[in-house]
Amino acid sequence: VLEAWYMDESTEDPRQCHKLNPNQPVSLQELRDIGVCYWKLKADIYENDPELQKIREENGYSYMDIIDIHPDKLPNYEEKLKTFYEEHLHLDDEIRYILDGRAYFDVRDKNDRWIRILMTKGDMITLPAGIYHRFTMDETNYTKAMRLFVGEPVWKAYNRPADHFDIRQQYVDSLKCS
Ligand code: KMT
Ligand code: NI
Repeated sequence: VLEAWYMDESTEDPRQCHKLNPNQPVSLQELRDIGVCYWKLKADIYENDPELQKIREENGYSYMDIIDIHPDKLPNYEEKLKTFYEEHLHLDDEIRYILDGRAYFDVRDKNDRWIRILMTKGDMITLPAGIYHRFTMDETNYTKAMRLFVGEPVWKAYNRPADHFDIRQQYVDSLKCS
């Protein structure tokens, strides 16, 4: 099962785990409350996995590609990681499935505190449109991830502040009744 926790305030190397002392874990239910969905899948059979097919069909995730994030494999590695780690939102859901390696997704909770989600092989999550978040590698510096999307992908990220977007206001409103 997925591991998540509240982050410390340190601005040192984002690849470290940044747990509080003592650790303050975050449950799947707490993640659900802020609109983050989670599945555990069998990454070894991703090319022919009926469970993955079912999720894609039910949610309309028609598009998919696979991104290898590693200093030797991704052009402009350092530069790209820097932009991934800038706090941002998208106008659509961000859907990621970790096929190999590890990485962190950080999301803001209702009180604007950072929650860090450790994603390892077989973990799939969706971050809702309008949530502020960021992405980083961990100290192993390797992730292979499937990116899914409803229809033609739009990767455009809007760095914070991006509160003027309707989707941001809809997201904030959706938090009020949960
Ligand atoms: C994003 O928008 O945060 C990303 O695409 C993160 C990298 S994909 C594994
Ligand atoms: Ni993003």
